[in-house]
Amino acid sequence: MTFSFIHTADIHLGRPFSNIIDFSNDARIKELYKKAVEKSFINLIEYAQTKNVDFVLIAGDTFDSDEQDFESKLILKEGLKKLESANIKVFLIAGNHDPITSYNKNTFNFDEDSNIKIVGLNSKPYNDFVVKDANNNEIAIIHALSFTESTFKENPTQYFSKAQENLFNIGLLHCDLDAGKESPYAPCTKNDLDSLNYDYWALGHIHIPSDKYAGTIQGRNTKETGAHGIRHIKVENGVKAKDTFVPIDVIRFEDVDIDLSQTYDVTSAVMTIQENLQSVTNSCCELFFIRLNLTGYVNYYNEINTEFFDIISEKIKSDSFGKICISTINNNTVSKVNDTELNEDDGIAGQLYKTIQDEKNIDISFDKTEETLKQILNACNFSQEEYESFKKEVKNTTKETCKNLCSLVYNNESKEA
Ligand SMILES: [Mn+2]
Repeated sequence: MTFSFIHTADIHLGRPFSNIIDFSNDARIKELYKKAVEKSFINLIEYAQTKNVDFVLIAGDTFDSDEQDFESKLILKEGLKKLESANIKVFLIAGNHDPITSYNKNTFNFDEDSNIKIVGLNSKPYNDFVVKDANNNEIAIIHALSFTESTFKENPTQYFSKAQENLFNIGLLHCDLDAGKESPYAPCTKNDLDSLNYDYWALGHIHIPSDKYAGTIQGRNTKETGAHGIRHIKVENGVKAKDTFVPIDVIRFEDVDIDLSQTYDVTSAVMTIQENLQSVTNSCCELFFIRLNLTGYVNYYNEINTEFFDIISEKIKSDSFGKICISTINNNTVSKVNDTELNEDDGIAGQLYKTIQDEKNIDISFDKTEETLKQILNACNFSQEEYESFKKEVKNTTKETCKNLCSLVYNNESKEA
């Protein structure tokens, strides 16, 4: 038996974006905000049709609210209808945001023999579904559980039936995995799931994609960074052969760290930033919100200012035809101090600098110098965190990194002075 299916969850139809920049003056972005969730959902439906998957699993929180708004209901209904016509089966469970009691039976009135199953709507909230292929051969069994209320305080795995031999067993569940028994959202552990011996668990609830979670299809705030999409699983001869993450999001939030150590002036910095963002944005997403974190040792530190930020933001925006918006720039670069200044410094930075000028002191192993370095750092009132990163750098020490450390110490000294 060879087949494929999609695992998706937490679509949260009706949930607005939060904690984002106000772009009410930009008609294009305003429109994208409005349409992004619907567009990503349409991407899902089109992907399922193009790849001609056998079934789609929707693991809860399809709606954001138990008071489903008209538009969201329409989006879901239209999508399900398309899958129904394409002969693609759908198994949808309810989560804490959309308990099954919030689904209107008239709106979602799929026939008993329809290939669309909204678990618990016309039957018990727990159900097993045997899936057959086009030749009427049994290929898989889906063990599915819907939330009936906005909380589910028991361990849900107690309701799941044993794995069936000779079928590909899938658990379809909205739950808070390994979050502790107190979680009101179907708390259970990886061990609970493993003990059922299923071939695949399609989970919902956590919005960031991970081992067992598909994540939401469209990040809705700056905490939901990175690519969002669906999982496409291929089963060959009864065994999971491929598990592919397919991004389908329309707007994406990214945190990007860029080390400017290899740049020598603001112009080369802008070019490095452009190059780095190129690789981040190579996707079909229509809009990126990027939080830039600039690091590294630079000798043009004083030129990294608001004006520089404005230039970068504008340049990136126009180069990308508005596809990239820089939402924040954090300047964590360190001012590189020149040799003359270090040499003339009679503080700790100067001492450190003079020490490393002697070739034989450069490749000293970390162990031998830890105490010395600790003393230096303590004298400069470095935090534990700064000390840890300092240690890491010294471990693979070269003359260049040592000199960078001198700059770090020097800057700290002058801050104190
Ligand atoms: Mn949830």
